[in-house]
Amino acid sequence: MFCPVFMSNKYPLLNTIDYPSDLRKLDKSQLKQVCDELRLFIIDQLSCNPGHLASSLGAVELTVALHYVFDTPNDRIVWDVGHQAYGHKILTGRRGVFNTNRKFKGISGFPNPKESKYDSFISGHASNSVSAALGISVADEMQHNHHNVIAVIGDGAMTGGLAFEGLNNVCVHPNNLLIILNDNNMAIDKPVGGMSEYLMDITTSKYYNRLRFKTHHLLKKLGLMNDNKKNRFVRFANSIKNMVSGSSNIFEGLNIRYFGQLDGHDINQLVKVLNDIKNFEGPRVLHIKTIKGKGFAPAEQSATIWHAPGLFNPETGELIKSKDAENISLYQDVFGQTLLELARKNDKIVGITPAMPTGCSMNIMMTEMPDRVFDVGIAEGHAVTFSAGLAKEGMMPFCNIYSSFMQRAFDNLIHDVAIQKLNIVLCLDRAGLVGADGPTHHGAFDISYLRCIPNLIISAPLNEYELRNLLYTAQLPEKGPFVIRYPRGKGVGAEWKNQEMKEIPIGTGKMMKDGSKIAILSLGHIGNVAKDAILSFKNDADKFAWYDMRFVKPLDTKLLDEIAQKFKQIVTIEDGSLKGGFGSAVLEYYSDNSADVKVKRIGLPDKFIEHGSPDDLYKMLGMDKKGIYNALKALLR
Ligand SMILES: Cc1ncc(C[n+]2csc(CCOP(=O)(O)OP(=O)(O)O)c2C)c(N)n1
Repeated sequence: MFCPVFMSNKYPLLNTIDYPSDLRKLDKSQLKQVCDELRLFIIDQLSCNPGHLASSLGAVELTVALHYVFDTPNDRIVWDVGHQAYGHKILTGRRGVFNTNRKFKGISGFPNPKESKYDSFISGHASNSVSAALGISVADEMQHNHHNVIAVIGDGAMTGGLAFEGLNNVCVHPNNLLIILNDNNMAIDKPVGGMSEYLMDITTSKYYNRLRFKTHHLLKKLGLMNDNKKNRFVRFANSIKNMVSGSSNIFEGLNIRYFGQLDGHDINQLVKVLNDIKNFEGPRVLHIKTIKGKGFAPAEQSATIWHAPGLFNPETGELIKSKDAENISLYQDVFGQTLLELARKNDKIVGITPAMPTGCSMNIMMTEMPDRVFDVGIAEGHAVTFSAGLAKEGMMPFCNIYSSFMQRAFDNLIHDVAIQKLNIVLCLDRAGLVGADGPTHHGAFDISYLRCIPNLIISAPLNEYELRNLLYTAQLPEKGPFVIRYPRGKGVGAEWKNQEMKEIPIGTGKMMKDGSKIAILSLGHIGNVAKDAILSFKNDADKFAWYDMRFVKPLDTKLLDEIAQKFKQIVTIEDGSLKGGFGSAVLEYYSDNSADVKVKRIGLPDKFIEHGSPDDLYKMLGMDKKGIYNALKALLR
């Protein structure tokens, strides 16, 4: 692979900046060049080592301005989601290792305080920055340190409930929080909802903004904006501004001073305004307008594709598709296509996605049936409760949420769905290890945290066809809440397109292969790896029986009884946490029924798994073909 970055010295000024202290030595007039080189560096690097491109390109000027104006790491920056923080990583001691970004044993693709003191807080899941930065700022004030604390949050993440909760709380405690709203009018897909329309409105109303600015300056002159810690003055000033402009500002309504909007690519203006408002006390919002993918034409034009584009040619913008297993479908596409087919036949079916229509392929149904798919914004809890409301009135919602993001909606599922036993199909994409996104994104815990909830059916397909059949089964009448978890990436090449859909009886597993000594019970896609491990035994392969259990709840207890009759040694395999997972469920059943069997469990250990390719990670954990083979071999002995 041609990696331009290793061959040329295109970044003379950037190469002199190892840390923000180096940046701060530069003259303001040099900052534009820093931005240009930083942007080029990100494009070059990501062309041969994929990552989150468009968001980081859009945040280049903001990143340079923040590290130039503020005394980082003493002043703290909290990046929301963190996928826009590549520039931050490069300017804070990680330029030399940036080519290891997201790779196994390399630096993380998201800010992580374990990696650098410049990373103030963990990032990965959206909308936590306001709350986290508020906590940091309040702690800082309580300890009389008086540092600046800055939350950088996108317009997409600002739609998340957690961000609203944080905003609501911001004016209550003494703090010095600066919230930078990095508004590119994009999430991964187009942003949705009232907040995003509102931001468009305040953005486009120049008259309104000019008037507010003028009023603000007047109030400052009159001394009414000086004592910033005294909320009543801010509130008073805000109401005057609202009166004068004839329109209210949502942030000012919450008693947070609002500045904006500003061209987020004008480095000089950014530096000036940040310097201006840096020493104001009390909470402030600075609203900047940026372009997602700024400086790389293909990314500016198609920000969704270039959110995380994979390999590409930096000169032409051509995406380089992997030729590996081209004919094999992604699980998400099996979901998307099958959902559309089901929806064509059943007009009660609706799709719900919290801001991931492209990521989960619900955009397939969205294109044909825009009125029956609801993108609800980055709002997993709301997505589940909204689905519950739909189900209560007789609709058949398919709510698709990535496994790790589903963690946000735990109570919604218990309180709003499970207790009422509503007919909802909850599709958990990206279950198991997701790879380069790492611990914030691995779908490691869903089996454990769902298994304890009464009324749930929890299933995992072995392959594409089984996913199709589970989707079909789940929408049949009166099944109650039905979870289907499946991994990121490709299936195994099982025929599924245009295949007739068949009902799978709830709570039934299936013997895939008989054997004489050891029974292997797998849940979901990882069963294919178990099968390969068995087949590598060649002559001894007939010693292993293999069962695709399909459901972790309800368990196929009839099948478990039969297995216990025949085998003394049982092995469970799952791509989820061992603590409370599928293997635990099997153990509990055998223990409760005094079965005389030994159970060895293979699954994810009780720790956060780092980032890296799924192959590297499963190998590290002994869950690849060879690892499973070795575990089985030890048992055979
Ligand atoms: C809780 C949660 N849900 C969904 C996601 C997936 N996700 C990652 S980035 C993103 C869009 C963020 O949009 P915005 O905050 O506007 O940032 P931008 O990419 O536009 O810079 C989404 C939905 C996530 N990271 N966390």
